Amino acid sequence: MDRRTMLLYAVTDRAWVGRQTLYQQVESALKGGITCLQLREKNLDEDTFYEEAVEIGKLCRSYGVPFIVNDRVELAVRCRADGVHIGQKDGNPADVRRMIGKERILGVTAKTVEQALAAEQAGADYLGVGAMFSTSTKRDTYVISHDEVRRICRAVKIPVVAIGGISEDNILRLSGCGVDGAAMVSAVFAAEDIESQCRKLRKLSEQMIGAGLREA
Ligand code: TZP
Ligand code: MG
Repeated sequence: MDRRTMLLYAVTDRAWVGRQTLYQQVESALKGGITCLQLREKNLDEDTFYEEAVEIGKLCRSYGVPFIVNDRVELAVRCRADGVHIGQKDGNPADVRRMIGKERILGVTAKTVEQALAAEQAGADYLGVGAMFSTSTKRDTYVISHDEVRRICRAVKIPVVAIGGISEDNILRLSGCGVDGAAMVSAVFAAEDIESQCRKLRKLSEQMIGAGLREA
């Protein structure tokens, strides 16, 4: 897949829904230049998640931005998402690949070179790697060293997106790690003005990968 899809990867979190609905927040992020959107819902029932996924999926499509569903493989297929993202505990990537078919994007979380190589081998299209910095958005994760991230990026051919605790204040510290972009939850969705925040993050991410853009 195109590495540039990883550039500014927004992951939703309805904890930040306030003045705007999640749909409106995602639209602001799309206007601000995100390059990928992951719908991450940890507590929604199947039907509500499905209806939301159909609507937000259509919205992303109208902006030409890939729409990825977190965790729920069958739902991702049913709502015709562009892809699905799974963690190490969400099933075997090879099985998930069989379920979603060749065309859909498969993203897998990896924290070690071993996990990264196994995911690539099993048919992952990209890797989410982190946490890069400490984060309160996801409790069951931990910070990995930037050296391990560098080793992962060197070991695999597929695109790598960094995740976890990334913000406008530290994104440039990822320069030289070899990642293709940054995935963010709170830095995007907790912002007062999501559109202008994304515009700023997009420029910073371009700057961050600028030094070390890997070949396609
Ligand atoms: N996976 C690893 S860290 C994380 C996820 C979903 C949360 C990232 O959230 P934030 O707010 O960008 O630190
Ligand atoms: Mg998961």
